[in-house]
Amino acid sequence: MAITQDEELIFKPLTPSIGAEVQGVDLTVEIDDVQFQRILDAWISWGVLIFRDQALDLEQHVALGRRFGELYSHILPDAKTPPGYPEVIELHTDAHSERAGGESWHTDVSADEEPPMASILHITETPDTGGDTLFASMNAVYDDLSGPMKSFLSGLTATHRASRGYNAVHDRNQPQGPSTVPLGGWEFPDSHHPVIRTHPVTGRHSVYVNTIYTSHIDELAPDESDSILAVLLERIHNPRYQCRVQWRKNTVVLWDNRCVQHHAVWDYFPKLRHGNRVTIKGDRPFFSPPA
Ligand SMILES: O=C(O)CCC(=O)C(=O)O
Ligand SMILES: [Fe+2]
Repeated sequence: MAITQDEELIFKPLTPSIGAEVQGVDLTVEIDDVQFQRILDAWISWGVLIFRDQALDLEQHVALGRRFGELYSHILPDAKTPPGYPEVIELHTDAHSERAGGESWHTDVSADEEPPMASILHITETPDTGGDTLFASMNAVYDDLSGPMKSFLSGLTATHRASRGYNAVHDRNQPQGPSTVPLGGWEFPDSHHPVIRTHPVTGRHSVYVNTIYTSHIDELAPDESDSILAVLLERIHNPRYQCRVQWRKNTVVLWDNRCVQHHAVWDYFPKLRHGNRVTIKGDRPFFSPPA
């Protein structure tokens, strides 16, 4: 593979707290170590990086993912993968689709004991308008909680339940929320993760509960858990914590699942949108108290 050299990287922040567009890099060839380190640092700072005009093939997409770490294969036995690429998930929505993936705030596969660290999505076909993805900084959501609330949540754990995610379909006739259909007999164990998660690189804290997978806070009574989760999940809707990516053909977005949530907007039915995602393995979420 050729090595890119002497290219000036430019980072253009989308908002003060989350998202930056990266210019001056060609992801179809192997990135040199200096550029890679700068991209890694920017990704850790901004949580979401956007790269335009990257005509990646599947081989290049997988190679890019491997720069960040070992690749993750989705636990769902019928996840759509292109032939020969078990680590790639295909995203496709068109006039025949009954659901679109990720149409609620979530972080990818948080029901796993070791949820993926990062996802890299490459969109190859997108409608002229619509099909944006929103991202939210869960560090920023945490930072704005009151001191007593931060203390209260510290050390609590929540149950993340795979069946909530994989049984939920977002019926286009029910845009207000998921309806539930049974999924073919698969059972996945629950995972218990800290409600406040410490980022292993930055040491920053983030709120680590999400609409798709989190069923309840383990240590609370059901009504208490419902109320506290409602407060936390409502905060994500505040646009001050968000950035919004408008995809074009061959846009690539890399996000940090440890401190960012995302929500794909399916406002373009019956138009077609297509892309591929590579996901990078992560470690077990942990909480360490603020110093
Ligand atoms: O389609 C999108 O923009 C994102 C869908 C999603 O949630 C994902 O790929 O993890
Ligand atoms: Fe997702």
